[in-house]
Amino acid sequence: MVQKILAGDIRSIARAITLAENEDYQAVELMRSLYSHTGKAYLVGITGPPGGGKSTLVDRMIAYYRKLDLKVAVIGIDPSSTFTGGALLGDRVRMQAHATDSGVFIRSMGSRGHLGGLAVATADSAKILDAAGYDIIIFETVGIGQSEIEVASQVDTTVLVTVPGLGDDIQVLKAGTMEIADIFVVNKADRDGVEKSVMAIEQLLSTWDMTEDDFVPPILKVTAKDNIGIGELAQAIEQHKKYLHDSGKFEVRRRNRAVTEVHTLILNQLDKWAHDKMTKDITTRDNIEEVYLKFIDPHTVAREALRELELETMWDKWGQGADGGG
Ligand SMILES: Nc1nc2c(ncn2[C@@H]2O[C@H](COP(=O)(O)OP(=O)(O)OP(=O)(O)O)[C@@H](O)[C@H]2O)c(=O)[nH]1
Ligand SMILES: [Mg+2]
Repeated sequence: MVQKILAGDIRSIARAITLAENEDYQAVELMRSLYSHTGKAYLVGITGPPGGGKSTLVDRMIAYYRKLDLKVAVIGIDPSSTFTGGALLGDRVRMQAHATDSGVFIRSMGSRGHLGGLAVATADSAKILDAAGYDIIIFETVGIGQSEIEVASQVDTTVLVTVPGLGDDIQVLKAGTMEIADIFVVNKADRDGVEKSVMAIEQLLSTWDMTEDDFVPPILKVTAKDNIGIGELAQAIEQHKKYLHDSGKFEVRRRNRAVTEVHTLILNQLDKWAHDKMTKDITTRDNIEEVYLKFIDPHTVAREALRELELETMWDKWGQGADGGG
């Protein structure tokens, strides 16, 4: 399977992603074999409010990159959906034109059951696609919560897509969401109020605490529907990529990503363990009832459970301020 993935075999890639999504033990083995073959693909995040035209934009970007003979993969991420192993309808419809192009891979993912599960699944999928020779990997996420910030930490360039009408009311997108943007796109520029949106973003940028060395996010007017502004967007992504390389931030970002990934994997496993512990032991052994009745306190029950992982001694250490409380 590893050889087939490296050779770009679509069915093997799809199967591998399904394994990763399902947290199958075979995926761990696979990731181990593929890991040294990753690192060549460039990762782009496209995020923004629902219905902003992200999928339409991604569809046009695919066409643009295909003309340059680059292989493109898209992972549509909908954290509000638990739908697994398939495609969110909208993405399939918007990007249908590329369905038969073997240089294009499109896949959707919903949220996973455990802490960090979606981040693990998307990171693994990106690695599979990277090893398989895709040059550009695009993550499309709806900018409504924590998950697109998680996704932003996994990509090299984040494009934030807004639309006119949100402009004067830009706080709709929470401050935390705006700050992840390397490039701003005001899509649906065929509509009224584009300049107002651009000005609102400029205004917001002026409040950012930036130094001379920082990349100033460009604000691009795009009409994805009519294929206007796509080349400019691709150029802006290229400029940001160049900036990351020239400034040394590319390596910094990828190093940080390695840290985040390991951290997330640990949290993910611990969350699974905790869930297991709760359903198998704690809630069934009347412990919770005892906590509820105040016969025993929650800390004692948790500490007792952690004994299994020998974490309870670490807890004691943190308590003594050995590690700043974890
Ligand atoms: N007027 C106008 N409409 C557009 C433009 N780009 C996309 N749309 C329309 O906006 C609607 C939503 O487009 P999508 O591409 O599905 O938007 P999305 O952001 O991917 O939506 P979700 O994934 O559901 O959040 C569709 O009806 C598109 O045809 C544009 O440039 N101008
Ligand atoms: Mg979409």
